[in-house]
Formats: sequence, structure tokens, C-alpha cells
Amino acid sequence: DYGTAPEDSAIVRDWLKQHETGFGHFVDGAFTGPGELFEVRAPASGELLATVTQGSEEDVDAAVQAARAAQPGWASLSGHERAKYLYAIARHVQQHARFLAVLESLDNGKPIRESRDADVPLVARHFYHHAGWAEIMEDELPGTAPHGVCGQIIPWNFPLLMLAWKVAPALAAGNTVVLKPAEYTPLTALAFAEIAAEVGLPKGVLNIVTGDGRTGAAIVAHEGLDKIAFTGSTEVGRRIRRETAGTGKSLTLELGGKSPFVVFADADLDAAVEGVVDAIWFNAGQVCCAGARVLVAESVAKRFEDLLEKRMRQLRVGDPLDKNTDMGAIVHPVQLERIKGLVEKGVSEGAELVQGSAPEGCFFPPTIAMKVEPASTLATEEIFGPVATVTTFRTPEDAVALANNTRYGLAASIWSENVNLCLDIAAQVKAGVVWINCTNVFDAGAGFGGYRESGFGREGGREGMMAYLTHPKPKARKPEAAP
Ligand code: TXE
Repeated sequence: DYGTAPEDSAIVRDWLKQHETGFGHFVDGAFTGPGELFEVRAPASGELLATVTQGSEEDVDAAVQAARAAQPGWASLSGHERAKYLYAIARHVQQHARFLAVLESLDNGKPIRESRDADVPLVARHFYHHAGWAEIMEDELPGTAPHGVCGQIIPWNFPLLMLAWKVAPALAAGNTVVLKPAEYTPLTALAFAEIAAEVGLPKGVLNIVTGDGRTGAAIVAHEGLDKIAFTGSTEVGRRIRRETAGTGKSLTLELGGKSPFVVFADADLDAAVEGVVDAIWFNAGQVCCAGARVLVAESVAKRFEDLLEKRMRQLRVGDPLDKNTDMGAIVHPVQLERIKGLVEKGVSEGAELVQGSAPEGCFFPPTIAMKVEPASTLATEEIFGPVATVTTFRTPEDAVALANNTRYGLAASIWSENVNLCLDIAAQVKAGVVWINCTNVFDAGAGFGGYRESGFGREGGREGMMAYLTHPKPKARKPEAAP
């Protein structure tokens, strides 16, 4: 049972109905009245779910002031005191798991199986893990201090999970937060604000301002912020980097990717096919670390492609709230058009497509693109949709060269039964995360992040905590005397 029970949907419907006059922002521990409203629709059905406030510069300023006022008090609590709030948040997320999963699937279009089994449990895990950091950081990370107030801007592909990735370490470290969810998917962030209020998080510690890129730009420009953390497009990331340069604000960016998925001739091909399903059809490929470029050894390519095509044709694309659905909707018609445009361009450049089926509306079929030239659009541009390219290679050196033939460097997957080969290749692939005989495995305890145009900074693990702390000055060491 994945939460498609009618009562789960009914609770979500009730909640939306309670807010039918429009959502305000969550500032200083309470919801503001609604302002200029924009619509939030379910991509799978087009249904209007809610109206949400477009945050103005004044709204951002009010949130920053609240966060500033709350920060010294929050940072002066003992780590154990902060941990108690994070544990309480984690428990409340678990208590409301079914509600949050249904709301996420409605708002984003992702299958309920994914939101119930991946997104929401990982959100809880993230808060538990960072509660642990708050408990031990005085011992484990001595001499560090929080930045102060963090502005956090997140995307729509894992709305609540990206909130958790940003909010949990920031609060654990003693920072306060002004967060903006993506305009397509603000609803679970607003539900999360209610959870924060429910657990009695001190007012001003977490502030949520909704709106589009203009609200994001106001956050980036605000002088009262000490750190900006952004996950989103490389284009906006580049802009934020320019705009924060020389301001003294600390910055981390988690941007796009075009990750390779390398299948050697001795790989367990059935397992590798399941890996591709996970790599590119999970969340309809709207995943920054999606294994979008399948590179397969020429000697097994035909067999692998046949298996992959057969498996792709079994995928069920449709209603996100149906627990049998493998792939849901694309988040928004704008994104659907973007995917279609890139795929058409790829075809005009000579790519050949093999496609499954998808219903009418904001859906795109699972797609395999063959005959893709390494310099072509489909091989180089982030599609952010359910489109895998397949390219063959002959030698391990070729595989490494193809894998690294990208401006990005977020993730990679390597498949072979020869672990020595895997480790050897892993060291040569330029990516922040390398998975061996698996893919899209995440844990709050492991740092995640990229190189090159995929951004910089890590989320999760010790490095992720350090990204929310100022680093201790290294102790001056006397030069060693010559022997
Ligand atoms: O991203 P944007 P979009 C990639 C993916 C996708 C493409 C476009 O390739 O097809 O980006 O998606 C806020 N200052 N990724 O246009 O605009 C915006 O409101 C400050 C990969 O939706 O970058 C939202 O909250 N903020 C990515 C957030 O930035 C601004 C996930 C992301 O939206 C802003 C999403 C501005 N000037 C898209 N303009 C990943 N790494 O996972 C917009 N925003």
C-alpha cells in the first residue's frame, strides 16, 4: 500500500481547501496574509491546487530581518537543544509521511511510489542525521561557527528533499534560514512550515518566502545574508556567482549534469538494465545526477540495447497517485516543451529514437536515443527528461574519454563484475560522486556535489556540515628543523 488510499488524498484535499483563499509566506513563526497570488497546478491533470504569494523585495526583507533577530539566540542554544528540534521535525515528517507524499506527487507529478519510498523517508533521514551532528559538533568540529543567516533557493525536482538537504545542516550548525521553494512546487515547503510551527521551532529560525526567480534574485541581492545556497540551473547558478562575487557572502552551487553510465562487457547486463531504469526514468529523468549518457562496450551493445528496449516498453507512465505507475508527469508544460525541443533538435542532427508510450498531456515517453554523435545536442545538453543516449566504446580508455567529454562533473555509474577495473575507472572519471554497480544511491552521511559546471560545495556528511560553518583558522605551525 503506497498511500493511494482515498483517505490520504482526502486529507490533502481538506488541507488545500482550508487554504483556498491563498497561501502567504511563513515569516517569524507565522503565516502572513496572501499578497499577489500565482497559481500552482498539478502537472498530471492540469488541476488548480492552490494559489501562492509572489514574494516581493519587502517580503524578503521582512524574512531576513526575522532570521537575523533569531540567529544569535538559536546559535547560543547548546547543540543538544538544537538537536531536539531537529529530531522533533524528523518525527513529525514521519507522522505526516502519507500526507506529504500525496501532496508532493500531486504538486510535482512524480509517482507516489517514489515520493513515499524515496523522497519523504530521505527527508526524515536528513533531519535525524543532522540532529546527530548538532549533538556532536562541539567535539567533532571545534573552533567552527555558523555563518549567520542563510538564503536558500531550491528547485522543483525533489521539492521537500531539497528543502531538507538545505535546512537540516543549516539549522544544525546554528544558522537561521530564509528559503525559497521553486514556483512550480511550493506546497510541501508550506506544509513543512506548519510542521516547524507544530514542533515549536523558535520563531524566525526558519522563514519561507514563495515566488519565482524575481524573489530568488531579491534573496541573492539582500545585504543581510551571510551565505547563499542554490540548487538549480547552471545558467542561474552562474548569475548568482557573478552577483555574489565580492560581497563577502559565502556560496555553494549545485547545478546541472550530464552523467555517464558506463557498462563494460563483463557487467551483469540485467542488473545494468535495471540501473538505467533508475538512472534515467526515475523521476522522469528530472534528476541532476541522472545517468543520461549510457556508454556500453561494443561487444555487448546489441544484446544490451535489446534488453533495455524490452524493459523500457514495460514502464507504465501515467497517474502519479496510482501505485502501479513507474513514471509520472513532467513537472510543468514549460519543461515539457524544453524536452521536446531538445529531442527534436537531436533528431534533426541524426539521432534515432526508440520510445515507449505516454498519455496525452504533460507527459513524455521513456526514450532511448541511438546514433548520437559525441558533439551533438543530445550528447552534450542536459535534457532533464526521460531520455537516455546510447553510445558504444571499445576500450576502457575510450570509455573514460567519452565519460569525461562533458562540461559537467556531478556523477557517474560504472558497471562491471571486475572490481579492479571499476576502481581504476572510478579514479579517472571526473565526477563528484561515482557509483559502482548501482546508481542514484543517496545518504545523508555522504557528501554530494559536483565539479566544473555542476557547481561546488557538498551536501551531506562532514563536508556538508562544513559548508554551513566558518572554518577554523589552521594553527600556525613552526617549520620543522632540518635533520
Ligand atoms: O531552473 P531555475 P528552471 C536545470 C534543468 C532544467 C533547467 C531549467 O536542466 O531543464 O535547469 O529549469 C530560482 N535568482 N535544473 O528554469 O530557473 C527559481 O525560482 C535567484 C537542474 O526551472 O534555475 C527556482 O527556485 N533564483 C537542477 C530555482 O531558481 C532564481 C534543478 C531553480 O530554477 C533566479 C532544476 C534568479 N535570477 C533545474 N531565477 C538541478 N541541479 O537539480 C530562477 N531562480
